[in-house]
Amino acid sequence: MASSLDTVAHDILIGNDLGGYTIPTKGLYPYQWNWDSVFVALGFATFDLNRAWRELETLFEGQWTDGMLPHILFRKNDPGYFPGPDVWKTTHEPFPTSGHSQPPVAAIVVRDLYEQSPTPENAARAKALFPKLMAWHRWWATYRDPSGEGSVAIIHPWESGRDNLPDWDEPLSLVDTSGIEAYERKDTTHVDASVRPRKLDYDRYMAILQSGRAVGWDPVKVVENSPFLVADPAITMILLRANRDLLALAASLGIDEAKAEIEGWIARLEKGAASLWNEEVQAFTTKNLRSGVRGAGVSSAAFLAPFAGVGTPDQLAAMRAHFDRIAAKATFTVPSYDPDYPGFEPMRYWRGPIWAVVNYMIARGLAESGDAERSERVRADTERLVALSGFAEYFSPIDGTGAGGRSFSWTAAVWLAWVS
Ligand code: 9YW
Repeated sequence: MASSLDTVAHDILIGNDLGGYTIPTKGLYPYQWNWDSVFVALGFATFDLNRAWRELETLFEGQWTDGMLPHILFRKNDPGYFPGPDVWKTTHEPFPTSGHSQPPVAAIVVRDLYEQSPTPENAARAKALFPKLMAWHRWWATYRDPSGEGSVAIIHPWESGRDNLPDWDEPLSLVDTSGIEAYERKDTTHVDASVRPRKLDYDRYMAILQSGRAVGWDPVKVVENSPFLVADPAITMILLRANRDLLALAASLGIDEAKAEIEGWIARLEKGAASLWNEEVQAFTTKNLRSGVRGAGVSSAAFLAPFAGVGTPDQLAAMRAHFDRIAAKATFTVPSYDPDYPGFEPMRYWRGPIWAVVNYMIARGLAESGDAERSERVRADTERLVALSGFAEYFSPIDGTGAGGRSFSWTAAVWLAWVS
């Protein structure tokens, strides 16, 4: 049933479309972002499948020769965003990009688009993207799991897509900021500083960026040189899920030669995800690969286990207990961080607020694993949040207040694809 919110969501996607690629929101984020574009494609697919494919195709125009798909594509310079191409100093042609990646959700959505309409034309588009997805997944396996243990490491909090998560506090506290260049933030000219990462976080973000730039973004040296190297359960589980979808896609497209390699990645990632189980917290958490310290609280990543198809019966029971405890405490699910944890802040970005795209993945996994009730709770909460506060970037789990950017593309996209 088309509602007025459907119309608003549709118009947001059209309004943020800069011609084949979509920006997250005007002002605050004026470029093409990696996982934003993928969720945006899901939204476009509800009314224009050709445009949905186009979003993914333009995203892969940013892919590096080593397979890495960057987190931002700087197609034209916009002085309203910091740090821009002049700070990253990467060498991708024909336009610059940032120097690290973002959660690898693309294969999941390529499979969705193909299965929505498996015509010969869509098979051709999926086949053209397939080797690019393989190259990106191979890049993660080669460079971000250097020990071969299976969990996937990030070299920057921005790479996780969950910038100021409390789990990054301990690894970030080890980052030396004495050598950072002077810089001027732009984010706080667009939105209130109280809902953004703090200056101390930004100083550390800049120190890590400079460490990658100093080695010319060489994928091996970046990992060796980064003062921040943390195994992320969200990236590990998303990549695992993405590989399962890539394997299914290979089968439906008849690409048999890819099967063994993808199966190898899946086996490794299953082991890696299992290694991130935190006995003390009773959840999958981060692990600092420099200090060995594990994340101290429950983040929304813990609820991605069913989406990735991981977790023993006991671990999944613990996850449901955390869900029920948090759902009883917060008005809306699923907070990005545990409201019972001292570092929780309901309005500050990834330290508590709810993100519609994360809810989408959590609810999809819950539904697939047979937990219709919790899945529906997450969907209904997301619906109430948008009805209350519009298509905001993120929402307070306590009172539903919207925060950050407005007319936000991925919030509109998951509304169309899943909520409404
Ligand atoms: C930034 C665009 C991006 C998201 C990330 C989110 C934020 C950009 O915005 O990062 O400048 O901090 O953390 O997940 O892709 O929406």
